[in-house]
Amino acid sequence: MTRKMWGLIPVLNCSQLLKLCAPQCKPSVCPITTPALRADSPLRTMSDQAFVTLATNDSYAKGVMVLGQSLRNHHTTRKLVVLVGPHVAEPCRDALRSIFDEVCVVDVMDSGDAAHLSMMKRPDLGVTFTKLHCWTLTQYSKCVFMDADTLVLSNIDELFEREELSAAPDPGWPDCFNSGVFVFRPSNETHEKLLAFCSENGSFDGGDQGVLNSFFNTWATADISKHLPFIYNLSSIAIYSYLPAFKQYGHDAKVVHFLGKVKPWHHSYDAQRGEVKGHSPSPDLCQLHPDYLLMWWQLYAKSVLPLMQQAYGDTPFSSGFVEANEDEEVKLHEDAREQPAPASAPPPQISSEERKQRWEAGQIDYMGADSFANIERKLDSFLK
Ligand SMILES: *[C@@H]1O[C@H](CO)[C@@H](O)[C@H](O)[C@H]1NC(C)=O
Ligand SMILES: *[C@@H]1O[C@H](CO)[C@@H](O)[C@H](O)[C@H]1NC(C)=O
Ligand SMILES: *[C@@H]1O[C@H](CO)[C@@H](O)[C@H](O)[C@H]1NC(C)=O
Ligand SMILES: CC(=O)N[C@H]1CO[C@H](CO)[C@@H](O)[C@@H]1O
Ligand SMILES: [Mn+2]
Repeated sequence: MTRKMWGLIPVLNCSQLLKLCAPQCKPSVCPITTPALRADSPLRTMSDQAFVTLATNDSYAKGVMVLGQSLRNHHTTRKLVVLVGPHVAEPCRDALRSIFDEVCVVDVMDSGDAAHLSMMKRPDLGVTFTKLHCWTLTQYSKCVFMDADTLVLSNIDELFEREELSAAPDPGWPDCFNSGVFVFRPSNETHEKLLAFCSENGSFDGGDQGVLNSFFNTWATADISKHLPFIYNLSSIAIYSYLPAFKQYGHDAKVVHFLGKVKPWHHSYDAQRGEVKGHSPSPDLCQLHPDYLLMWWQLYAKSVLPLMQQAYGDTPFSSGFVEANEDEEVKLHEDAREQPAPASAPPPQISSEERKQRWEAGQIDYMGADSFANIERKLDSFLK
């Protein structure tokens, strides 16, 4: 993971960056252009297009609520649909219903159809089969799938101008797309083909990204308009989300994708002080950019928590808020973890090679050489 990050960070100048990509990938750095409407696709009414997301359990449901609310706050004109797994609690579903137009419960185990049969063959791919279910939303002509760990920073309805299967390059392997955000056309036929493909061939990475990249295997070469451009708002997020120190790139950033194991909802929040607290005992804490993490929690506190409180009533639930008395303890832990050894002396100048090694070891100098301001300068020079 950190190795992948390093793969991108030092190459944020044009020539080096392009070397990373296959030749076909090069045009993707061009600014997005609006494709001409085809004669056979009259401008559709907005109600037959939807943003679709997936909550497999109550923790991911929190992410989905924040995502849905962020889409609402930026005035999307499309429908909002969430697929929920059978384990999502009823009060959570209620809270989801107040944000989403449709809450579809997907229980692949109970379905008794092709999906169930596929799942019997590949029990390891359970969540993937649930995600693939989005292709059955045939009441919509086109959809944009977004992971529960994404957050929208501005209106992204223009994504509906793209065709299936459009997605941003994965920063770790630019000939693969990242399946956190993609444009697709619901179709029972495609769904069945995907299920058959998945149960026969499995997934090279154990998840949906592997399956989708194998199935839509011409993405890297066939049609450049299906590449959400590398430096386009969306995929710039892909860069930043691999960059622990990432921060909003000017006004261009549109979607934050909190990649990695530690998700925003794994942290906790001190509402009094407006501070995000560590939760995980691992140093993964540093993987999410503090500004966006704070933004996530602010949105959660303002718009999602009240819905949860209403839905749960007197039943206790995990809000993620820090109790006042836990406070000092958490703070102490953090201090011990985040300030190893002689952190007080000003850091000496280090060589680029040494910096690279530190980066790979997860020691990122957020305030110094690896600060966002420095990275932004590199991006700026790249964009000129
Ligand atoms: C919730 O679902 C996600 C994604 O499917 C999974 O990775 C995670 O382990 C689950 N969490 C719990 C607490 O079950
Ligand atoms: C797709 O399958 C679902 C469930 O089997 C069905 O309700 C729906 O009408 C089908 N859609 C189309 C366009 O055939
Ligand atoms: C499995 O993968 C191979 C090679 O990509 C492909 O030709 C075949 O159609 C796939 N199987 C199914 C059932 O789709
Ligand atoms: C590179 C690129 O496509 N940037 C776009 C990001 O979003 C802003 C706001 O919608 C556009 O004005 C930019 O053109
Ligand atoms: Mn994700």
